[in-house]
Amino acid sequence: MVLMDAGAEFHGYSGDVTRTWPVSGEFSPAQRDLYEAVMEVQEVVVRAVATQRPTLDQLFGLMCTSLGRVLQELCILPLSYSGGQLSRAAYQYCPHHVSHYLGMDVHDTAHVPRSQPLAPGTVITVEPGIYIRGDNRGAPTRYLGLGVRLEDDVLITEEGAEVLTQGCPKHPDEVEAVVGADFK
Ligand SMILES: [Mn+2]
Repeated sequence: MVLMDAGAEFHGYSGDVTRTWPVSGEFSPAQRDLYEAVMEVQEVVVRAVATQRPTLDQLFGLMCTSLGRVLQELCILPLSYSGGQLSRAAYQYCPHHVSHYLGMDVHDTAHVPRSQPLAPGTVITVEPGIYIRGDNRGAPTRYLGLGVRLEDDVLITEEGAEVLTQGCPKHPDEVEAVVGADFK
């Protein structure tokens, strides 16, 4: 799979988008399972942004909880894990933050605390991922060596939130239609 994390500038403002796609032009079943799991976590986090005005740190906590649940569904983490143990184990599969502020710089700015509630007019990224090392001994072998991240840019509005990058293909069928075109 190819993971592309791309920054772009428009009228002085920055965007930051990540998409992951299969080199072959078609997701294998294991690739698609991981991809859909990341997409599900991203949807949970975006919904929280739109409905709860959380802080970035709270979004990170939500990502870890949500990742833990999907990793259990994929049989990557044991069903016996719960609570903090599950979140900490999930973080090992996505060892980066789920969000940062966007503005005139791609991280604009690191001086704004992640502990303050999101205010209308703020733009943030939402970028969960799952990365499974080739030497992982706990995960089913079908997932070894795979990594997926999805990153979209979200504007906080008075009413909720608007995903500014929704025009960029993301559903696995849409992605295959774009990257698989030369192979079919
Ligand atoms: Mn980013």
